[in-house]
Amino acid sequence: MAVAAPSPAPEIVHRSCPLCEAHCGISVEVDRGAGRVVTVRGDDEDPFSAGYLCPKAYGLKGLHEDPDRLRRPIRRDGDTWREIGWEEAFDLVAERLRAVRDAHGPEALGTYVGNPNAHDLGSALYLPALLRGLGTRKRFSASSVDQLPKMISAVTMFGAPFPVPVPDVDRTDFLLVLGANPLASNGSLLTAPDMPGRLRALRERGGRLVVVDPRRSETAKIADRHVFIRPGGDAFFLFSLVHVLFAEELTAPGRLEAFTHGIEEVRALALDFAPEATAAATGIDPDTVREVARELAAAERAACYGRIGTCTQEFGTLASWLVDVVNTLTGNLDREGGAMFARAATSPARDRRGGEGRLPYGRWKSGVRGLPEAFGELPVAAMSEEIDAAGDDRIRAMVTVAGNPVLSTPNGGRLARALESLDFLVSVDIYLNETTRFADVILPPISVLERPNYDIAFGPLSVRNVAKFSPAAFEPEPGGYDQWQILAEIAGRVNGASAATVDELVFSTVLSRCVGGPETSRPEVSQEQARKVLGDEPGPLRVLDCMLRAGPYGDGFDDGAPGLSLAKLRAAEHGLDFGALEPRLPDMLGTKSGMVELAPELIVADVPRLRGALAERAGDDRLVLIGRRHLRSNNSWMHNVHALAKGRDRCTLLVHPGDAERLGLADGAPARVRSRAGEVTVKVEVTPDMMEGVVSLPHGFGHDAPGTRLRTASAHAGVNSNLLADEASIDAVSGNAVLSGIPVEVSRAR
Ligand SMILES: Nc1nc2c(c(=O)[nH]1)N[C@H]1C(S)=C(S)[C@@H](COP(=O)(O)OP(=O)(O)OC[C@H]3O[C@@H](n4cnc5c(=O)[nH]c(N)nc54)[C@H](O)[C@@H]3O)O[C@H]1N2
Ligand SMILES: Nc1nc2c(c(=O)[nH]1)N[C@H]1C(S)=C(S)[C@@H](COP(=O)(O)OP(=O)(O)OC[C@H]3O[C@@H](n4cnc5c(=O)[nH]c(N)nc54)[C@H](O)[C@@H]3O)O[C@H]1N2
Ligand code: SF4
Ligand SMILES: [Mo]
Repeated sequence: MAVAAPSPAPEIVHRSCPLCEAHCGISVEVDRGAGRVVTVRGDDEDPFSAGYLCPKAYGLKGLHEDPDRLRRPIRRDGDTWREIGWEEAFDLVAERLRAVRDAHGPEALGTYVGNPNAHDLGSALYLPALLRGLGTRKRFSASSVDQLPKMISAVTMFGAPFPVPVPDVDRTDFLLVLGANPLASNGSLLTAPDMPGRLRALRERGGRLVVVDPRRSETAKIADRHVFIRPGGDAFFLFSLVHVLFAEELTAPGRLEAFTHGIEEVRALALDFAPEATAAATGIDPDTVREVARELAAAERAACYGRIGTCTQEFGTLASWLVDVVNTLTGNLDREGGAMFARAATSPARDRRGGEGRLPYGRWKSGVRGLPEAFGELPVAAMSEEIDAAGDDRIRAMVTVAGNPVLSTPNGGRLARALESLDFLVSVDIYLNETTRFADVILPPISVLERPNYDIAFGPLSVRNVAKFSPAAFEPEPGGYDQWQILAEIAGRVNGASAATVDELVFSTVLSRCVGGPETSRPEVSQEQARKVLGDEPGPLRVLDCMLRAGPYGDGFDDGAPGLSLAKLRAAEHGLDFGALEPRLPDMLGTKSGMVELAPELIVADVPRLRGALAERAGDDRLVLIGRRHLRSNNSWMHNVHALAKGRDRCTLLVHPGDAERLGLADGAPARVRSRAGEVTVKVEVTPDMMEGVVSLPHGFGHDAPGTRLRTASAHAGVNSNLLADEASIDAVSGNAVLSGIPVEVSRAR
């Protein structure tokens, strides 16, 4: 018998890139012996991305191999850090969190969870258990600097925060984009790998692309029409579109009318927003509004799509709602080539029309400003004040998980001081960065390439129904902990229980939603039967298997039946395609009435505020700041990867030539930018791509803070644009932070 010689050939693992919502299929060539990534290529056989990838995917090599990436828990000792064992780390964390809770109650604990959690199955499934285990209502996340307004519009209109309608880019004839730049971001609340290719295809088949943006963005540059808009003007503009649709009798809701409430109410609300009335607030001339409305109505199949620019503004909820009002009134909601709802492989198998009608909103309030909770969270714009408040119910200890709020949330300067004042901070994170430097303990999970994954958050946001499993590319480092294990350990130990107990809780909660009861996906299957089929391996994969088998494409827990299980998905190395989106209304409506609520009370109540702002905005010609994204950058945290960070300085202030002249700013020279919240000095880039009166600075930079361990990032530090964003400025309905349209003063710096 011969012993197999170790194969010198590198191996190729097919998985999805976890860095953005597109989750492109990648082929990772690994040298397991050396623990190194040889290269990362696009997976040509991926049914969804078909080989496409962007430069960030290659950055996974740098991320995996980054010597600054933490591999073991570290504990603060004054100004220095030392590695400690996992047992010691977990015990310390549990003891300190318990001490604060025992002395001051659970509301003295706070949590912040960041964006990478949405890209990790283990986090998605085990974070709820950790939050429940801590027992605090002082929960914050990146949602309220992101898509929270869209979640509120979706839950009030359709009865659930997800899925939200996604533009059917592959079949539409007319795409109206507001506040999104998919050529840089690769799509958001719109999972569609290769947006450049998809938009090219749209135009090649004779479709039209219209982009509304205060900057001539990369996407605006390839559009048929680009409309400059004054930041924060989208709700006015969209209301004017609605006004024109009614005034010119262009509304055609078609089949939607039979299950839509509130069309007449919307007609009445739009009366005050004629294009002439909003022109001064938006900077858009009335003829343009009318032309866009007519083109939208005339297109056979059209979709209106709004993203981060429409959410992170003063009227974010109204703008997010109006996007789907436009889709509904033109009959494009839930229609091929319009704005459609995905059917994720992990979603319930059966639609049930109608719901309880109780909104997950306003059930409690923040302590200082009294801001309403939404979906169990408070607006992150209120996080510093909940820490630095004088009162007895202030936050004294915090847990952050995969978040960098010092760079990502408004008034990062105040937040940094607040975090420093905490009695205890534990961060589950892979870097010692601008936020985690204030921690007492940092708990780093194993590398993304060492863990299996399934992109559970993006099925409901996808332009095709697909399912892809990502196997681990490497064995975990010996003694390493996966993300879910860390969360389960903390959740357990804080309550004197084991991680195994937490795991069973997570599993049984999902199981009880999937099988057994009359309200479940598979009432005919008992929990005992399902348990037998699923086995007893702890962890997220068993939970995933349960969801897949119970889901709309599932095998119903019968290995012999056709249909999906985790094993079958794993066997399909490149993923499975369940086809283009199909109409789902009215069956999936979860509103109490079982109807589309076109004029939901919560949102309509905010219209007077918008009306009131018309006059105020008309006379407002202050210089305002917006953000932007770059293809090679990813929020605040891929800047330590040399392959991505190298090259020209990307953290520059874009200024229109007219503004530059007026303010005495020169291209390449430094400028001082000041807002109510703070001040930065940054290099100017003069460009006609900006709307006059608007300047742009990307977020996620400012890596020169002392006490971090980010050698590459600190060499390309840039400045933190969220020193300028104002925590006092929020969208009134959602509490979402205003990050677009921050009033600033800009002057020449030495
Ligand atoms: N001004 C302005 N601010 C913005 C935005 C804007 O457009 N303008 N955009 C907002 C948006 S959309 C978002 S989503 C937020 C993002 O806000 P955050 O989620 O707070 O920030 P990220 O930059 O995504 O930071 C991710 C953190 O997770 C860590 N991390 C990375 N991978 C892992 C992992 O596998 N496990 C763990 N445990 N940690 C990991 C990183 O080290 C980093 O600390 O920023 C928001 N802030
Ligand atoms: N390369 C890269 N990709 C990413 C990320 C990244 O950091 N880098 N982050 C990921 C994350 S977390 C998210 S949430 C998505 C976001 O994805 P997108 O929503 O596509 O985000 P951006 O690329 O920032 O594009 C926002 C656009 O809105 C414009 N804008 C700003 N203010 C306004 C306004 O008031 N009205 C209108 N109409 N437009 C406005 C900006 O000029 C900009 O062009 O991207 C994801 N993908
Ligand atoms: S677009 Fe780039 S970052 Fe996003 S999933 Fe694809 S390869 Fe990764
Ligand atoms: Mo985001």
